[in-house]
Amino acid sequence: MLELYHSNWSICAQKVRLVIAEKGLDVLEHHLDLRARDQQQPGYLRLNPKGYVPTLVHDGRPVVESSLICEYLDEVFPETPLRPADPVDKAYMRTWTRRPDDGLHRACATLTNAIAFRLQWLEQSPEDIEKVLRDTPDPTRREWRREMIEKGVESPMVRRSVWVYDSLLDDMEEALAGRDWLAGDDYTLADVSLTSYLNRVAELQLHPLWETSRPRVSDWFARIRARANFKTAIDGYPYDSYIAQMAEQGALQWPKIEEALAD
Ligand SMILES: N[C@@H](CCC(=O)N[C@@H](CS)C(=O)NCC(=O)O)C(=O)O
Repeated sequence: MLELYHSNWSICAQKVRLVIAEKGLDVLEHHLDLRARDQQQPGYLRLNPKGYVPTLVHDGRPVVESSLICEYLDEVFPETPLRPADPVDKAYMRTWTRRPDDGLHRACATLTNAIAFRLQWLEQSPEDIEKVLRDTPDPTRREWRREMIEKGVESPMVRRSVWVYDSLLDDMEEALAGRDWLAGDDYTLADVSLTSYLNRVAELQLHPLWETSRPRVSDWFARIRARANFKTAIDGYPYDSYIAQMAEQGALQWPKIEEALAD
């Protein structure tokens, strides 16, 4: 039996759901409320010691880290393959699938929190915020969260995150010359891996990042959004109030992003 611990709006969970939908797998779902800190409950930490979603449990054995979960699912359920057969092509594909762990995930979380989600934190009392920070065991994560709450778009991390996206989009534009998908002629885990990262910044109304100057990325994203697995795995798990907040705040903060781009 396959079980997935996840949340609708988690970009890492979206990535795994895209694979599940593409392969048509049956999964027992457990929804975590990340704002209620379900991910820090002792029972969940036994499955995922870092307290993140998603976690896949296959016949009782947990698999963590979304990139690894995606590869695991493709290996165990090889019908509708999502990796090229050729080892060199597979290595090329992994240059994309490792991108989130090489800084893209942090950049995405920074933009999301600095622009929009910090407002959810600021609705809490200073005492409650301090408690959440105290209860964040990883010091890097704790300091990052404090910076997002206190500085928002004024944080220098925002500038660096815009740079991470800008260089990713340059690389994608180049890779997509003469082909539809990032790692060759077929849709692979490379495309899966980047889908939710572009979708999140589109939710933040930052799509001019590619729409004004990167036609191949624009076409790729249109193809991605038209796929059945996108409709099932992303549109099928709504988070309307967060989307409204991201759209409103993103439009408001766009001048800051443009300023960072001009650097
Ligand atoms: N490297 C991990 C990152 C997972 C991650 O950061 N998950 C976020 C949601 S996208 C989360 O669980 N956040 C909860 C928290 O920060 O407490 C993966 O790819 O699975």
